[in-house]
Amino acid sequence: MKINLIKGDITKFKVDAIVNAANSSLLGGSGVDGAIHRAGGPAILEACQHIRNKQGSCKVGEVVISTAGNLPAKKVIHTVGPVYQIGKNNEKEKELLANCYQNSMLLAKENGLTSIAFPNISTGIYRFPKQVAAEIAIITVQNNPILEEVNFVCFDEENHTIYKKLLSNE
Ligand code: AR6
Repeated sequence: MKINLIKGDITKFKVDAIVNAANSSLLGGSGVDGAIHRAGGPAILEACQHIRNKQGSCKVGEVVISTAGNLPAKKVIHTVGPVYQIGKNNEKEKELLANCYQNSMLLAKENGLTSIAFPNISTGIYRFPKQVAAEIAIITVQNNPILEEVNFVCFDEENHTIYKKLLSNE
C-alpha cells in the first residue's frame, strides 16, 4: 500500500474515490462537504437523496457511496465524522473517527476501487484536535492495508505540517 501526502483541494483530485466529511443528513453543508457538492454538481445531491430515501440518515463512523458527478474522481464516499466535545475524554469519538477511515477503505474495496483520497475528517467544523485526528487517521490506514493507494489531502497548512512530521517519522 502506498501512502501519499498532498496539500490542496480534494475536489481536484483524480483518484478512484474521494472521501467527503459529511453530516448525517447527507444533504450537504459547508467546508469540504460544500466544496464537493459545488464542484461535483447536482448529481451528487440527487444520489445522496436517493440513499437517504432508502436507508435514512448516515450514522457517525459509517459510510455511503455516490457518483462523483462532474469531479475527476470516479466516486465519492461520504462519511460522518464525530463532533469533538471539548473538556471530555472523547475515547468514543476517537474510535468513531477511526471507523470513518476504516469503513471508507472497506467500502471502496467492496466497489472494486483501489485508490482513495481522504480530507482531514472532523478537524474543521467538528473541531477535533488536528494532531490527535492525524495520528488516528495514519495509524488506522497503516493497520488496514485494504487498498493499493491512500492519499491524505490536507487543505490547511497546520494539518499539512502535522501529517508531514508524522509520516516522515515512520
Ligand atoms: N479539500 C480538502 N480539504 C478541505 C477542503 C477541500 N476543498 N475544504 C475544507 N477542507 P470540515 P468536519 C478541510 O469543516 O470538521 C460540514 O458542514 C478543512 O481544512 O469540512 O468533518 C458538514 O456538512 C478541514 O481540515 O469537516 C458537516 O456538517 C477538513 O476539511 C461538518 O461540516 C474538515 O473540515 C463536518 O465537519
